[in-house]
Amino acid sequence: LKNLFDFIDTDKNGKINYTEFIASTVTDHVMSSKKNLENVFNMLDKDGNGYVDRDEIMGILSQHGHISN
Ligand SMILES: [Ca+2]
Ligand SMILES: [Ca+2]
Repeated sequence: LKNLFDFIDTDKNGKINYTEFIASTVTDHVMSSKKNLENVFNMLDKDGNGYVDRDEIMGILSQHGHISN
């Protein structure tokens, strides 16, 4: 997971902003709709501070079963 987070966090500031999020999802072809991307980002950004931090992304990935441990 740390590798995934670091991969998305391209400026290595410990937070994933919307631009980084878009870049990662477009790369992975996870989403095709900008509207969906905004919804997903808002869902990930639980405290609404404009960044997705490590705890937030870990929580959502856990829910989607991407973390086995
Ligand atoms: Ca960042
Ligand atoms: Ca946040």
